Amino acid sequence: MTILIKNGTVISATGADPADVLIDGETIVAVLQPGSELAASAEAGAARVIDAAGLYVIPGGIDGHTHMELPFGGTVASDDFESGTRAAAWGGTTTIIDFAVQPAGESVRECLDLWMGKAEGNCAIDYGMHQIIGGVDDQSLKDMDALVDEGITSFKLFMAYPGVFLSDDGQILRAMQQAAGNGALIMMHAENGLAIDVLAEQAVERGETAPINHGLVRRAEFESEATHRAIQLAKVGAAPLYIVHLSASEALEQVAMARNNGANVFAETCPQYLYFNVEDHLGKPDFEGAAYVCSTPLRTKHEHHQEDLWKGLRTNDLSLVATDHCPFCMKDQKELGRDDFRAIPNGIGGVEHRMDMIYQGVTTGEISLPRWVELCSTTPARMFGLYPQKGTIQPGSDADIVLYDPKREWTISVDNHHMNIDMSAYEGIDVTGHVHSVMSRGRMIIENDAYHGSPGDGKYLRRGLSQYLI
Ligand code: DUC
Ligand code: ZN
Ligand code: ZN
Repeated sequence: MTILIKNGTVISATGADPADVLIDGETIVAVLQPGSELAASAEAGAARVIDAAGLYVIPGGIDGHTHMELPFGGTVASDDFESGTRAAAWGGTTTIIDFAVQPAGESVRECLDLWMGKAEGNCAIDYGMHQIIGGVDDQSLKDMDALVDEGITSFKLFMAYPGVFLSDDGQILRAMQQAAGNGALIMMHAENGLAIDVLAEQAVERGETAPINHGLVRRAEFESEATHRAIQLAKVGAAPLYIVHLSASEALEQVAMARNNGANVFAETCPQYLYFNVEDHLGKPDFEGAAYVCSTPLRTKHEHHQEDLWKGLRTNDLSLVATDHCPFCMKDQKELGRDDFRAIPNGIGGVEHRMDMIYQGVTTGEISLPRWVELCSTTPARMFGLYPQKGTIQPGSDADIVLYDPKREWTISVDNHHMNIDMSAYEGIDVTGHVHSVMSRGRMIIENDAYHGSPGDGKYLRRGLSQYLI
């Protein structure tokens, strides 16, 4: 069955042009000049014609950093693969890449199987996996090679969370050397976790237990020091490096410097770092700040982190935007840390809001329309080995297409979101622009403000190597 999307403006990473898009089954088969003979004959033969007048036609969003069902601090992230991927679809994201978790001492293979089992048959949209390596040793290094062959081509390491996920510098170097050999991308949580724990303990001893202290002890210096160290280790290990959830100007400076020196170093930031800060959000009274506890943390507003992050998104020192979606309810989850911020599970739910929040940067003049698509879809596809199957509207690509209404105004609220969280960190934010409809491999799964898909529609994606490797 063919579908023609006509009268829309197709936005790509390189431009915005009126074009008609022809889809056959799960695949885009043609991008046609409106009014051309080819467009007219495509329309005559189409089983369905969708009028996208006034709408942007964009490749479905790719969120390269989510944590569905992540066990953390004695609880589990509140979105499972079913609810989380459905919420992603509502927000115009048609692919997620989640993280399988290997705690130290456990088998990478068994942990991956467990994660694949959680996702399989439950996802509303297509999904891939990264692998977290919490225990770098001879066996897990060998396992990395096997996983690359199976389409898991990126591995996250932690310089934070001592005793849980932290890898020491020797382990990091060994994993980087392995990645240099098998072509994988090393993703780094770059914060000096040992130093953070010292300040955190001292803060609690002084009675400073409120959520705001989470941000104050996880100092920007600790992020920039770890980012610098990771970059140096990657240079020695001769491996590409991808810094996840970058939030501090000082860390961005390290990335920019490395890139200026020709290093194959990349970084992502997340919407929360572009819109929230320590004083107004993490510092909210009556424990409300707990909603904003995530790591890396939000940064102070009196410095210029957010300005610098937007600049980084323009200059490409920040390559893309992911969410680090890791939702916890206030009740029974965030509340675990009411008397001690260290016990607040780290994470913010935002998988549904990334496309809209980054589109706000278009409306305020921070980024261009094509850059929006590049940051949210095309670069993630290239970075994580999914391009051109995903991330672009061109013949041969999967028909993952979002029709976006750039004019619709609305307000984000817990009452209208679809994530499984009992509050919204984004509550009350006025937004211009709204997802109108969402097609996943040729099937309309969001249309007329209703969800038409079902769990299991989403397929596992075996990813290739990052296309940014040199
Ligand atoms: N940061 C978070 O905020 N949550 C999960 C893990 C992480 O690194
Ligand atoms: Zn992390
Ligand atoms: Zn994460």
